Amino acid sequence: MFSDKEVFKKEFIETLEYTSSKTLDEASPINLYNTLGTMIRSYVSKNWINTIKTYQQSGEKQVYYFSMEFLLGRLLQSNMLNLNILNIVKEGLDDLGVNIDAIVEQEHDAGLGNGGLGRLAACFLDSIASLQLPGHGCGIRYKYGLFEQKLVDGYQLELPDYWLKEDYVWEVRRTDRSVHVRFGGHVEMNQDNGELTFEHKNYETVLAVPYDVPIVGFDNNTVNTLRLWSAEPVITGYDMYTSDRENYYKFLNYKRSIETISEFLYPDDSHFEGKKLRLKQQYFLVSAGLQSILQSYKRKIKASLRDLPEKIVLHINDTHPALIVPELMRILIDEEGFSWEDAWRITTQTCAYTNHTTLVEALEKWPISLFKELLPRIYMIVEEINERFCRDLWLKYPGEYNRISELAIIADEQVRMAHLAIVGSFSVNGVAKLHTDILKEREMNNFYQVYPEKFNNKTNGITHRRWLMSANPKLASHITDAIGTRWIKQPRDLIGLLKYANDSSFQEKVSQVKLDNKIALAKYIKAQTGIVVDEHSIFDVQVKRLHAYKRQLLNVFHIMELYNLLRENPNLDIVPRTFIFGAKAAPSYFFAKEIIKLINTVANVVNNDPHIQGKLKVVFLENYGVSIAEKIIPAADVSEQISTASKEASGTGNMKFMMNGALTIGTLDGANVEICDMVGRDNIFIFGLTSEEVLNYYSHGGYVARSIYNNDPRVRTVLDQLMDGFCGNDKVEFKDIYYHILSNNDEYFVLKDFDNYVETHQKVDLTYRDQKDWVKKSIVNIAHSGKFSSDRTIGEYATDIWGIRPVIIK
Ligand code: 26W
Repeated sequence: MFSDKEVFKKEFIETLEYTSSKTLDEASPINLYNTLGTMIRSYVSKNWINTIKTYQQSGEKQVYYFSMEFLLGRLLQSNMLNLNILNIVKEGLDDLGVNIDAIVEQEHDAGLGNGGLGRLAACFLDSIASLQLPGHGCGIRYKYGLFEQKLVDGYQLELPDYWLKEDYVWEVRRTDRSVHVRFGGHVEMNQDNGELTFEHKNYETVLAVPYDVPIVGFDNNTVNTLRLWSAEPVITGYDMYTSDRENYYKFLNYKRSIETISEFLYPDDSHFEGKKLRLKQQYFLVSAGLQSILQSYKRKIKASLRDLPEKIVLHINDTHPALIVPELMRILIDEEGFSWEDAWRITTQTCAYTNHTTLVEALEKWPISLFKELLPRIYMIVEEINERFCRDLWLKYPGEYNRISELAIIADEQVRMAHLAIVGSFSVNGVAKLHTDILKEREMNNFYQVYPEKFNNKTNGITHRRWLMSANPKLASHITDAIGTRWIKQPRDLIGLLKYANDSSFQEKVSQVKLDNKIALAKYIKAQTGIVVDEHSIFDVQVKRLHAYKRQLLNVFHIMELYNLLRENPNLDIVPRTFIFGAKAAPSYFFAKEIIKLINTVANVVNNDPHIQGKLKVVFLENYGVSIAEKIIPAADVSEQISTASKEASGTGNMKFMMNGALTIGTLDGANVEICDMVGRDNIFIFGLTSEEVLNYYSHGGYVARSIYNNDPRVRTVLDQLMDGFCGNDKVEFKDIYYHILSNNDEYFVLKDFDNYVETHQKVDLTYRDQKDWVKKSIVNIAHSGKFSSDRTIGEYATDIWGIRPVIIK
């Protein structure tokens, strides 16, 4: 159908007429987007059907990736890229006088995730399909994605992200695959021929309706499925058209309360909040997803459920979908008649779990009372799992009450979801070497002693198709000119670029692309904020969620210090810098919001001070998300990855920047450690405490932030400026930051790492002056970035955890 551009053009015009009843002259950009989207969707449908059929016939094992978040961003361009039709479409549209980028920009980001964890899930889906692996996503179709961030007077304001305002061209509603999910009520136990049976009564039923999104593999015929569930009321007609007023209002309340379940994504990825609605979302996802998987298993696979572990894997993305463990037990025992022992064997051989954070405040622990009320049968099962687990522990560790209560799944009136996930899974993995070591040696050491064989590492990755080929096509094309096309399917081949690190002509091309990308970003910045930035300045970027441990504050303090130096000596010889930030704070995270205001306040002072001769600029780009990242990352010179060592499980932004030739300034945290191992100390700027030092301080004390304040005049000046209205702000505006550092002893070691950070930034400045050396380092980074393609990560999951193999789709 897209074999050549003439065919494409003809069909484009026809589809436009069909979908919008308009001619090309009359069509709005959104009409054009819908036209192209519809064409691509129907273009993949044959392969989609074919993929489903082939998997079924092959009988191969399949993975289901359960996640409360899939941060997909836009799909039009990446689908065209994966289908290898981007060029034909571009040329065809050019002929028609239509700019492809303008069409692509019409798509509203699917922002069904908060940050790292959700974007990782999206990169994984892309890699699973591109490696021809039988694997699907299972998530929630939130009506509202992550809030839209507006800045008003430097403060974050949250607006609802009503992303479904226009029809979503990629989804297909599958009413025929709807299932029922039950909440509340009570459980009656009966004896049936000497067997205990359980009957769930007086529950409330929710209709779960799936919407399927095709996940298109790269240059193969694979089209996997992301199934997103939407909550709807069960309508009998009787309730709705009843003449009884009271009944009618009851029905309206019921309808409204059901629809709330898939209404919005929880916008907090740092602090656990034991909200009932969130637990409802989690069970809704798990129950609907599992029922539909088992229904199709029974329909298509002739095997017994006894063989489930040979046929499917259920992957638990962080603890949010951990209820899949008791839900599978429930179905096997209550509905399929398995014994507890058999059901437990099946369940624990089918589930696998990934941990994404060691922050204690993010650990999910549900109050028993809430859990029991909402999920009475599931609670009984969790209780039984806990009892049997504790009994086993007692045999292993007789008399060790403390150890057993630390390991227990239920304790202190709470259900500990991480414990449930570990006990119920055959595999537990961390997301970077350091993170997994910390899990094994510290955070989960007690579990590691019980189940050493379950623990393994899978260092995160990112899809090089979106983050290099699609976001930075010029760089991708120069790479191909230099080393050929093999890197596209074997990203490790990027290592071939090492040969070109000193090649002047290649260096020039890489520098020119960077400059072009910076010019484009400068234009975007001007349009968004009105701020004019110098494209020859160093673009120094920190974009990620706002969190105290990620230390955006350290970055601001460094900017304030630089500014103070320039105020003292406007002729100070520094390479001009543009500091770029992008970050959303959780709406209830006041400290994080104060940091956003601080960044904007400092920006306002710095950007408007004529004395410093434009040597510094500070930009905060509003509403950071996937599509904005695609503009920013290719234009970055410096990538800020400065979390307090031991706190960032992996980071994935670090990989995206590296792949686009930015040099990292970072701590030895998360995957930075492995990036450093790959590129070598000459090609990365490492500073700060090591994780060991940080963890030692946490265990043994010995750090006094105030003594740094007392002894380092730079630090004192910066902190005092927070309180003296220096930034033209209200004097108490930043008091929480000031007290957090001085009275709460600087939990994240901002002051401790300050000196080394400033010093390391001076090295960045000096290095940048030698452009040849800089671009050489940049090329070395790109060359080593192949390791961080999610194709490598998914290859490892497939062989080491999932035990799945590629299935070729003809
Ligand atoms: C309170 C609810 C909550 C808690 C934690 C929601 C979401 C989370 C996530 C686990 C936080 C998260 O996104 N973690 C990030 O996962 C990335 C992918 O593995 C890592 O690269 C990041 O380092 C990690 O912070």
